Amino acid sequence: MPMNSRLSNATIAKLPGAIVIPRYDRNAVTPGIVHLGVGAFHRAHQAAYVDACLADGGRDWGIVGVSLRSPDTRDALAPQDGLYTLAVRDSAGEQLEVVGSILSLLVAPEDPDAVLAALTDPRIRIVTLTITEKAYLRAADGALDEAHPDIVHDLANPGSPRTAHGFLAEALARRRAADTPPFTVLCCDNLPANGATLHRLLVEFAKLRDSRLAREGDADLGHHIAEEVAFPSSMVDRIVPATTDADRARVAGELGLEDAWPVMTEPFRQWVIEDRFPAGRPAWEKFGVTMVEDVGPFEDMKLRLLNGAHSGIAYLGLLSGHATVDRAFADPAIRQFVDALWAEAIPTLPENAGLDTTAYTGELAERFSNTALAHRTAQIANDGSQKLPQRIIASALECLEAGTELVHLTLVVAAWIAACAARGKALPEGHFTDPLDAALTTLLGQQLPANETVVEVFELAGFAKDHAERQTLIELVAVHLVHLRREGPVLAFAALGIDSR
Ligand code: CS2
Repeated sequence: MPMNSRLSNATIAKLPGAIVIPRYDRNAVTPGIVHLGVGAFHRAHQAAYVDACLADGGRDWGIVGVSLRSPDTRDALAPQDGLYTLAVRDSAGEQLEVVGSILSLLVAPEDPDAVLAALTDPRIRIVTLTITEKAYLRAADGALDEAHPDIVHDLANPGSPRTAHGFLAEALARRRAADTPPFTVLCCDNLPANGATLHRLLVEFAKLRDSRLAREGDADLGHHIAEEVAFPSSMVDRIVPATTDADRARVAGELGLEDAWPVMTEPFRQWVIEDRFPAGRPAWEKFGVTMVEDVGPFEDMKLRLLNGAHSGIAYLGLLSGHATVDRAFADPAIRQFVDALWAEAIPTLPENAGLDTTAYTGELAERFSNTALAHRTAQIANDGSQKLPQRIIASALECLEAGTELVHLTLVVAAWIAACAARGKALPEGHFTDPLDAALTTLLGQQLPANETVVEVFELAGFAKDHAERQTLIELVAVHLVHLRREGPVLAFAALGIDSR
């Protein structure tokens, strides 16, 4: 692409007037946040909120975006000075907004030193993360997966890390040695108690590191991180379908300039954050962020109602031949199923926490019906082994403990297993992926009876590990899997009294 026809600081003034552009001097902005995992979700969510703060005059909160794996985002955005278009879409149309909050981009595997330099820059006071569930490297029991090759690598080579844990630990050690106050770590992934979870994992990592490193000053990094670094939890929400070539072409047509990687999203956005930022923070509350003491109830509501329903729609949608969320949700059987799933999950949410689940699910129904997003079921289907514990298994176990009805949540687990098994058959090979794919494919290839299959899958994924209700849960999932294997979702729905013919 010729540079003068591409979005950048030099060309932004040429954009048509209907397009929202940063109304601040980007050259005057200094970095205050390092973000690990600078993918589409971050660019539609945290970066957009920070953009609003910068426009309001908060000049010292620019973002340094880090990719922990692939150079793709940097390759797309660096020639554009970090600028990109956010396309906010619904049935009323599309609003294009150019976001300017990402000042520079780094690729960790290419240059870990540059990432450590950014993380130890005293101007950086917050590190945010969206690295996806699997990058927290938890073992089946939830503890840090000490045997993971990247953890082993990072413990042996603390100065050239690969994992988020390795980068955060080394940077916090260096800051401490240099008398630079620690940054606040703000986890933005869809995990329950996400800040506390990352805190626990990082302390585990730092203690292992301490026991291997005899270096002066390093020996009590675990204690430093446990006691002196803040890890507020947060609930993040915005639906962000993967960008397609058609999206790129349409956005370029509107801009009159190329943008190598615009991001698609919905009008809705929500961010609820625990207000513990000893090193300071942007004035987020001025731009629609809710600052609270305890994010737990909001997190559970979002994970169990939005993400739980999303996973159900994804697997049952794939098994029913629906490629996108809106099409699956327009299928009356799936719609009825989702309503019943919500009815089952809602009693597991805390009472008296001010949650309005009726308004929330009403809004979700509208968001899932957004036909302009074309949010692919296969996108949501990725990494089920990492997502189902907090989206489905946790509420299912609580239903069993409370003795309330449990028949719908369990179908989502069975549908995940059936959808995994359908790859290479009714669904294309590699249609979605999972970190457990190698083991799952071998297991599912054995064609064991449903009950044995579910036992083995639970073992592999660590679902409901050591829980008293584990066996009951397995049996309930197996009943659905029998139906799915025999006649697909039609029979599974019929057994729930849902007519899908
Ligand atoms: C989705 C989420 O892909 C998925 O697993 O459920 O990415 C979902 O779109 C976001 O959490 C919405 O905030």
